[in-house]
Amino acid sequence: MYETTKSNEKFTKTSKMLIEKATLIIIDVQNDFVENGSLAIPNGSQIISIINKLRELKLFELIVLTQDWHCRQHVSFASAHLKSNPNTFRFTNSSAPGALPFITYSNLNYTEHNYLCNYNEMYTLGVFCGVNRTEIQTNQIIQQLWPDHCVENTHGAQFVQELNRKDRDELVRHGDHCHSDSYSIFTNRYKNTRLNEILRLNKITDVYLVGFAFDYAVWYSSMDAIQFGYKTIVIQDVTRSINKSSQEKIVQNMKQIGIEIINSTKLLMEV
Ligand code: VGL
Ligand code: ZN
Repeated sequence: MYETTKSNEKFTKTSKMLIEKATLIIIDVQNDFVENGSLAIPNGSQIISIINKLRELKLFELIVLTQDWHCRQHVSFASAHLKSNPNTFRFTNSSAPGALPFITYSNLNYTEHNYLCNYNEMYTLGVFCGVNRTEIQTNQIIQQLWPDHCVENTHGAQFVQELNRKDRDELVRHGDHCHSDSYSIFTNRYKNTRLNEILRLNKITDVYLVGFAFDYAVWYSSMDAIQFGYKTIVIQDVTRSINKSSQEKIVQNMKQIGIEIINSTKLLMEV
């Protein structure tokens, strides 16, 4: 009797192991998010050595690296909205001095916003040029503004040198639409990134997330991972927040929607 139970347990475990396939997604470990970067996250570089250990675990059959990747004068840059900047988006009501990093601005007039845009097909997706329908109805877009960061092909956008990488790692970029910000590594207002396709092709079932920033890319991406049907695990001690004060609220929120929160020691000690 005892023997049977034991072998059943073994069988269950083995068959489970056969169908579960995990990926480690290393979010935005880029120069601008660590010490001396333009959007430096407190103690950011502390997580890198743990990521280098985690990625060697047999558990992870696929490693994905992501990069926040913005054009110059990206819509999320405060500097891009200043009246003194003739090239791009402007506040319509001479409130340009309000366009400071770290504020959320919700009074960007979409008609001015969209004259640079030419993506009519986006109407069918319920979005138009970085503006969703609700925003069109209220004539406003809502955008948190940041210092310039992760500008494509600059040092700030490159991976931190200490982060180990391999040729077979998959690379996914997000935020790479000039007129639409996107914290999620799965989607932006227009379309999905390649990530879901990559995970499907690799038959991934479990998604482990580490990196920056806990309260932005990690949070939004974990919500999307759940939406796309993955078992989603955030390794919390291997993330860092821009605003630490919101961390507990986000943890509660994650747990409520079924995101697992673990500590890296749980994985590293099992080896
Ligand atoms: C992020 C702030 C601005 C992130 C990106 O990837 O977490 N945060 N841009
Ligand atoms: Zn960004």
